[in-house]
Amino acid sequence: MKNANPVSRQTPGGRGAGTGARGAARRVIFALVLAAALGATACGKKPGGRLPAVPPSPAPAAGAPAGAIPRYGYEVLAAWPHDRGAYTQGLVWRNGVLLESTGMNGESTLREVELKTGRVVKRVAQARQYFSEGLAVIGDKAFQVTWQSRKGFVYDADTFRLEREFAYEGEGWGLATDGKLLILSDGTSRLRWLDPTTFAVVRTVEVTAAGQPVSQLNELEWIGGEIWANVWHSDEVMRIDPATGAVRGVVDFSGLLPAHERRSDTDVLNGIAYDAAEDRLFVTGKRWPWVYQVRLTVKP
Ligand SMILES: [Ca+2]
Repeated sequence: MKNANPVSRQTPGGRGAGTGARGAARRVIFALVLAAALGATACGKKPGGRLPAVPPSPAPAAGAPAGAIPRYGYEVLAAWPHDRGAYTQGLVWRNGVLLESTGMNGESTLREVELKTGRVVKRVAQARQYFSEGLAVIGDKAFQVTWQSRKGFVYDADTFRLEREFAYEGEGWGLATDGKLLILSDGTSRLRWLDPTTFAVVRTVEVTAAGQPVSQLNELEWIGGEIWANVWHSDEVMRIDPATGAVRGVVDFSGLLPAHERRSDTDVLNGIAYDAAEDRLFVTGKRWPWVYQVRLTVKP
């Protein structure tokens, strides 16, 4: 799709409210309807009958075969401009803006991006020897890792002032947080939880689908108590149980960036961000012209 307009948010009180006694009665009825709608939210429905962007995973069956892992498609709700020069490696929603990490030596940055325009509001570049990768934010600190330099950076998420550097073993690919610890992918099937102060490895989990390791785990996002990971060189995003590493669902984003939007330097899907407050899911790719706001659909 081209430059789609953002989806207008329905305000439940927008219609039907009147004045006087009849209006008051309507308001009572409206309140009852609203309460019923809110009750439905607990069952996974949004007010107005709209499905949530991210439907919860069903409980996994023990020893379920690969074919039993639920698969999801997607529906595009909006497409927002994205810098085609950005080799996206990390994407985070924070306080009404996107924070983005871009890679490639000499092009590596941390940036703040205005969603509606794609305008880069703020940026800081990393030195040429660094190929930046995943990005996560805890509180007012932005954590950024690099591919093979075994070095990470901690920035003030508001000012982008570099506060400190840290070291870790192996490669750095994706980064996310459960709110307390950092979660790091490194291109294997392994995810490591790091203490955000000492950067010690707190725990390690192997990601498996029906018992088989899933490697090439790349950009990460913490969504509704799950870890989402896009698999490098694929259009698939794994929904991972953080306790066991088991894949509880697979989202198939194939076709998200149409062929006619691709150029010779357009690269793979990479970049997942979630606005938990508004239940908005954003997906983009390396040197893609759009950040897509999507909603999952359940595949039969
Ligand atoms: Ca992310």
